[in-house]
Amino acid sequence: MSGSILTGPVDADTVEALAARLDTAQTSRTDTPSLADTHDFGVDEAYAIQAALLARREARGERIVGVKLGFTSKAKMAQMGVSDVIVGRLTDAMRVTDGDDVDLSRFIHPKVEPEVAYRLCRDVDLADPTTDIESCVDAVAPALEIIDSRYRDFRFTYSDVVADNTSAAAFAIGPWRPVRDVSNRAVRMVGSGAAEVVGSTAAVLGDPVRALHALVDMCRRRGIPLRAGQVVLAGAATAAVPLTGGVTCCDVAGLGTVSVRGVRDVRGVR
Ligand code: 0L1
Ligand code: MG
Repeated sequence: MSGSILTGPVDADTVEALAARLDTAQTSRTDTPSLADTHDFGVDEAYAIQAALLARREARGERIVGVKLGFTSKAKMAQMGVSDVIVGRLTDAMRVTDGDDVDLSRFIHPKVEPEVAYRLCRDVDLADPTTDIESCVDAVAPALEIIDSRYRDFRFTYSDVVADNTSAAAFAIGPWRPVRDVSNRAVRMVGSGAAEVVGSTAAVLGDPVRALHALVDMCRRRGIPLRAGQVVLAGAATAAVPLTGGVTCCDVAGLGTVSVRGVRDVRGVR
């Protein structure tokens, strides 16, 4: 175990050091122990670490293209003993084109989960308490999210996972449709670690639109902008399963399908 037990607030240097640790874990595909093993930090510091982590990715040329929500199922909230969703950021480097190969050697221990994505057609005015995020959405799509905790064995605290950008690793979006109501739609994911996983969009806070409203609240509190053109991943409709080689396909009733194909980099470059 490295680092020291801190009892006071995590200072700016420590925020940078912990962001660097998570960044190195991701870029070197090497897991790291829970930050909470060695550091006493809360949710505010965790979002500061996440912001520092994203600043590192942006300094390497990545562009923020969206946001994602986690802990949107009652079961996951109960498991973590929390009542708040968590929010992370998506970058262009995480985007996988629908149907394309995804190199498994990019990840430590990837899992995949079926989701619904919303597309923002205008900036969301977070300063306006009456802002209506639903009017800022022009399309929805089936989506696959690949999560890859940088923590050993996916063992983390609530603050850990916020700091780690909510395990965000990659995502694929299917065809966009100008649909509004995506409540209670059957979701089916096949391939990858499980023959078939079935669920419903109702697993996302009862209705994914509630995730949008929760997002506004979180982004307001955390100072995370929501911009026209960005994608919002609303949260998982089933439990995540390990992402393996071959095709993983997600179907959301009435919305269509999206898939990725897990491959090992044929050049063996890591
Ligand atoms: O997208 C998600 O719901 C995952 C949030 C992080 C928790 C995890 O890594 O399992
Ligand atoms: Mg997710």
